[in-house]
Amino acid sequence: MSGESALGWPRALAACAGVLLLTAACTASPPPQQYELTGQVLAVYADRQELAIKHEDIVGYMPGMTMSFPVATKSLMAGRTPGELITATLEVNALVGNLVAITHVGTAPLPDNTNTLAMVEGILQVGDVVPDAALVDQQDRRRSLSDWGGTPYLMTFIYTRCPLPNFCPAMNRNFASIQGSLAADAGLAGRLQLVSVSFDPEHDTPAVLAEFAAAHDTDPAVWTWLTGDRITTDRLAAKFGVSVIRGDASATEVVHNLRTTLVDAEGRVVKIYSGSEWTTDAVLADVRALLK
Ligand SMILES: [Cu+2]
Repeated sequence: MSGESALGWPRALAACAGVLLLTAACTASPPPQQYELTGQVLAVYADRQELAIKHEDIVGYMPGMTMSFPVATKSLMAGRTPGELITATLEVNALVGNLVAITHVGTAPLPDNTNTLAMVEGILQVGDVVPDAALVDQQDRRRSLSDWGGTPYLMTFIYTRCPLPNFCPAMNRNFASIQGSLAADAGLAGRLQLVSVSFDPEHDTPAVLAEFAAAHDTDPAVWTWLTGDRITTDRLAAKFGVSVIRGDASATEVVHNLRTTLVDAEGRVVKIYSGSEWTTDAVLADVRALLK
């Protein structure tokens, strides 16, 4: 369970799931409980076998909200699409919930607070050329992704208000660490750029990003923070496989996954690091191989 922030209190559930799974494996657990769920699929995370679902109240378990649910089997993932209306059975063992049955009941337009429909048009794969996009940096300068032509770059998507330490803040820590490693290595210095794009442009203005960049010891010669109009950042995030679902209740909470992408000097995708489990050492090894 990684790279995902759920809305409201199940965030704690999401954050604790790894620990709880371990506990469940070591001690006798109470028999699983089953609940019926009705909702709309907003995003499909095939690699993690999870679905982001905006669901109605789950009687006896939780109020209606949007969150990501693990799916018990690969076959239940087959044919799942954003916009699909479903009923499902949620089986809860200790605090770990799993969807063990899913029934398609229809489709409906997606709410306009998500970019997941754009993801249906296709996500960049290794070898694909990154499309250009017009953005603005933390110094309020117009920037195009093509500005990075000729230099490899590592790009990730974040929002500054992310409340979960192991999600966006982990990306920021990793980028700061890579910035330090680049500076300390004569073979790497000046040969990789870092780019963090906000998918919360309403809040993350250039001024907000400038303050945030300073708080992360950003060297502007190496690390650029980008924002833009929401249509542009939503489409770009979707192209890079990042689904963005804004909360109804609270503007500060965004359900999203994490994808960090290494792009070569010709603008082609070299490698995609999903979630927050990747290490800066692994990325630096890939960068060294790329620069050879
Ligand atoms: Cu986040």
